[in-house]
Amino acid sequence: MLYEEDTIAAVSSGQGDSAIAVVRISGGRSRSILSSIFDSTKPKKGSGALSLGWIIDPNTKEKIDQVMAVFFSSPATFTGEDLAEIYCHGGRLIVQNILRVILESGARPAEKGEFSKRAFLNGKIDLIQAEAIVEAIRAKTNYGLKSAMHRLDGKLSKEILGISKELEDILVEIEASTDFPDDVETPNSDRILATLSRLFFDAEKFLKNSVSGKILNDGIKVSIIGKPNVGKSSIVNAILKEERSIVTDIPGTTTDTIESAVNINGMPFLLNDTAGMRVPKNTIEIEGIKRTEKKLGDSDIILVVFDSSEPLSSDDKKVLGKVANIEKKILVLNKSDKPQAIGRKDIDGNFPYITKVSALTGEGIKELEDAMSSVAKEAFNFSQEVHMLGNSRQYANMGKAKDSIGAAISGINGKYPIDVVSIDIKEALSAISELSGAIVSEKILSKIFESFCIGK
Ligand SMILES: Nc1nc2c(ncn2[C@@H]2O[C@H](COP(=O)(O)OP(=O)(O)OP(=O)(O)O)[C@@H](O)[C@H]2O)c(=O)[nH]1
Ligand SMILES: [Mg+2]
Repeated sequence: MLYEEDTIAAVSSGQGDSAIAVVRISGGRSRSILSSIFDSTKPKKGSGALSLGWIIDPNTKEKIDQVMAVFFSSPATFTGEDLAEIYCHGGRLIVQNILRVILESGARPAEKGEFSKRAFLNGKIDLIQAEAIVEAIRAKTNYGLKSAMHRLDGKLSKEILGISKELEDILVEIEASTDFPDDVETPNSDRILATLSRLFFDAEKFLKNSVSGKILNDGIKVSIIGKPNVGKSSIVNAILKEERSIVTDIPGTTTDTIESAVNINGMPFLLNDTAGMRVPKNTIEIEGIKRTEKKLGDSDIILVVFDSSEPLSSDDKKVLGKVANIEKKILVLNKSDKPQAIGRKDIDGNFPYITKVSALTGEGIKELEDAMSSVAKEAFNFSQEVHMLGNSRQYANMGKAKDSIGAAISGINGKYPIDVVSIDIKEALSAISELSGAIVSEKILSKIFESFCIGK
């Protein structure tokens, strides 16, 4: 235990007034601090037993709040140390006063993420799980939350441990044979090669699946394009269920790209309403259309919108030309409430999804949203089973491991001496160890836990 001397305390619940707040104390003096400020007529004995009582200021003997309090004995606690929790009323002054008497009784204020850091340092959770706590709290979509819960549950850690164990086994075999060449057989390079190839494939799979991890944070970029007045802004507003973009019957209403984040079927999307594409009538439109074309290249999915109450125009055909080579696109025939002039068969182009909608009445918007999530699922492997990496740090370490395993494979294929190959394997192992936090520098640790909040 690294912090035996220090006992820390912080408010672990959110800021602002609330019905209940939680104040947490961790460290060797937790028990004595709690008993010096907590007065219970019927104290419950034993680790984890909740008691009702009052927090009393030891100096003034004044009652601060009526609370429930619990003491957990180390090591079976979140931090691995003695831990106390006080469930008080969530008023700002109450919480401040309770924290004050705890600090006056000998605790110091916890640093950001210090409870989780202690849990990590005491071997209660690994780095992946510590980061998953933050990722779960910050998750904005159900997919993001599920993915964080997989990591908190230790599923990713288990797989990472499996990889590092196999790398270690190979290293032990190589080192034994180089240290004791007379007694130990030379390692079977075919078998090592087979193992490394499998690990390389695993690492690659993690990296591929984790594209979704990045998408979960940034959102799937969807651009809505079409000629002016077909109802692009109206469709965006219908999906957002708010009047985000200005809608008028004047063609060329939207002159800039407008971004809005929205959650559809548990997945995060970033919608880009764009300026209608046509031969520009002024400098504002020239710039607007330039921006639309730029978005076209930078989007994950394109909604190509037409006004189905009018015959196809030359501007519509130009739009079709622009998206001819784009694969992930959805054809949207808008204004289905009006008499129809065109249908699906009038539009050329390889559209995997076609939807008929009316932004005015809302008809077909749900189908459009389902089509968007279907395309996203196919494109980004939003699978529930894969254990995705959670952040760019984990991603970078897995990338390093993959590269080093690849270098070791080339080394074996190129008939390099096995002790030279082992350098690459060691590097792969150190990248994997850093990923889980099995071996990690104090500098990296501080950086990670600084991104947490106080009280976590
Ligand atoms: N009847 C009917 N009218 C619609 C529908 N969707 C949009 N409109 C009307 O079409 C006109 C243009 O709508 P916008 O949403 O501004 O079209 P836009 O494609 O964003 O146009 P620009 O920003 O100029 O490129 C407005 O008068 C809307 O009320 C629809 O589904 N049915
Ligand atoms: Mg518009």
